[in-house]
Amino acid sequence: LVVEPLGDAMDTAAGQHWHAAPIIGGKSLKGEGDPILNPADRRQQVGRVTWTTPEQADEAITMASRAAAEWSATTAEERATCLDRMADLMESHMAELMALCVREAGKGVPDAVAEVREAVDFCRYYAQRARLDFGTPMPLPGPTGEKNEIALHGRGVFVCISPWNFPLAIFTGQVTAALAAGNTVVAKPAEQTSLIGTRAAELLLEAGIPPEALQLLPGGGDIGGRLVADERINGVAFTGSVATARRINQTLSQRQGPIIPLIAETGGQNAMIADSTALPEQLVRDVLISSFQSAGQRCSALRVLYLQEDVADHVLHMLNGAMQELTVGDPAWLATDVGPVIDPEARDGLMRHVEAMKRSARLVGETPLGPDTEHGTFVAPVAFEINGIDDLDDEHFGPILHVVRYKAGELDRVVDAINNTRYGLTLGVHSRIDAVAERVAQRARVGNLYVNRNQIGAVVGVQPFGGEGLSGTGPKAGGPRYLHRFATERAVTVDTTAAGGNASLFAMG
Ligand code: UN1
Repeated sequence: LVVEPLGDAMDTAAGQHWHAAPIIGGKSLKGEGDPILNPADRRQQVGRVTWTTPEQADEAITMASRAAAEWSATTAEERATCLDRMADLMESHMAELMALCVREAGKGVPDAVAEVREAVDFCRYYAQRARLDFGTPMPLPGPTGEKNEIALHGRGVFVCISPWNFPLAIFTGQVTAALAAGNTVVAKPAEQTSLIGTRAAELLLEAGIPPEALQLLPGGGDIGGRLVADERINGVAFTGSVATARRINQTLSQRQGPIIPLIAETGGQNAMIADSTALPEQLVRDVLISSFQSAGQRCSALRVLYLQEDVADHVLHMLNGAMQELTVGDPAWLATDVGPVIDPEARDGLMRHVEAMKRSARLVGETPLGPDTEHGTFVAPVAFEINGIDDLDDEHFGPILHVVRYKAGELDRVVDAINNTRYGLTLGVHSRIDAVAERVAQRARVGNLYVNRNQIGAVVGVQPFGGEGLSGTGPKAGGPRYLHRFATERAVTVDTTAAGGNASLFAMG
C-alpha cells in the first residue's frame, strides 16, 4: 500500500503558484524569475524565484538600519507576542509548509512534520526566553547610594544566512532569535530553498513583525557576501559550511566599521563508538536513523561508526541486511525512508566520494535505488569500512557511512582520533557500561553527546544544539543563552546620593 498523505495539500499549494522574491519594506518584488525544480523529479517545477539585485540588497539594509532604533525600543513582551503568533500561524499552515519542505527540499513526510514542529518550537522557546531575559533589567549589588543594573539590548541590524537542510526550522530559528533580542533582520535563505524562506517571511509579517524590521532577500553567495561586507550591519548569524564561515570571517575582519559577532554553526565529522556490550538490534536501528534519515543531510548525522572488533562482523552483517530493506524514492510517499539529496551538485560530489571509496575501501552494504528515481538527485545509502577517521578528507554531507574497527583497550585512542578532526558536533556512544560513556564524555570535545540512542533530532529547549572547533562558535541554538549572543549588555549605574541622600539628610535635620 502506498499513500501520498499530502496529495490535497500539494494540489492546493500548486494552485497557489509558489513564488520566491525579495520582500523589502513589506513589498514583494516579484519578477518573472527562474524555475525551482523538485529534487525528487527534476522535470517538475515547484515554483519560481526572483533573485535579489545588489541595489535591492542595499535598499534592504538601509531600511533595516532606519528601523533598528524603533524596533529595539519595543518591549520584550511585544516582540515575544509576535513570535507566539508566528508559531500559531505555522501550525495553521502545517500542510502547506510540509508540502513545501517535501517538494522544494526533498524532505520525507516524517522529516517535514518535524521541520514545522521545530520551527514552531523555536518561536515559542525564544518568545519565552525573551520574556525572561529581556523583560526587566537585572539588579546588581553595589554600595549604598548607588543603583546598579544590567540589561540586554538589540545590536542593530542582524544578517541571517540559513541553510537548505533545515529550510524552515533554522531560517525561523535564526530570524526569530535576532528579532526577539531586539534586532532588525536582513535574511538570506539558502538559494536552494528560497520558496520556504519566502513563505516563512510572509508569515512573520502576518504575525505582526513590522515590514521595516524584516527584509527577505533570496539570493546566492554574491548577495550574502555583499550583506556581510556592509558597514551598517551589526551581527551575522550563519549556518552552513566551514568554508563559507571562513569567508564571512575574512570579510568581517576587513571591514572598517565596528567589530561585530559571527554566530556560526557549521559541519561535523560525527562519530559513534559502539563497544561489545551494545545491544545489536538497537545499535543497528540507531545507526540507520543517524546516518540515513534525511538522506544524511544533517550536520548532526553519523559519518564514522567505530565498532569494537569482536562484535563488528555480526553488527555489520545485520546492518547490511537492514540497509537492503530501506526504500529510496519520492519523499512524498509515506513508505519512503530515504529521499533525494538537494541538487545535482550535491549528488555529483557525493558520487565522486562513493566511487573513490569503492576503489579503496571495503563495501559493507548498499541500498538498492527504488523505481522512478532516474529523474531525481538520488544517492543510495552506502557503508564502507575504512582504517580510521583520518582517512576522510572532509565531511561528506549525504547518506554515506564509514565504519572503523577498534580493539578493546583503545577507547582513549579512538576518542583522540575523533577529536583530531577538530570538528566537535555530535558523538554517539553505545555501551551498557556506564564508565565507558562517562570516560568518553570526559575526553571528547563535542557539543552534543548521545548515549545509547540515535544522534540526530535535537529538540529545542531539551537538547540545545551546536558544536565547537570547526563545528561552530556557539552558543547553542534552542538553548537558554542563544539570544544573549544577539544582544549587547548595558550596565547602568545611578548615583542616588545626590537626590535621595540629601533629601533624607534634610528630613533628619
Ligand atoms: C543541522 O543539520 O544543521 O539535531 C542541524 C538535529 C537537528 C539540528 C541539525 N535538530 O539533527
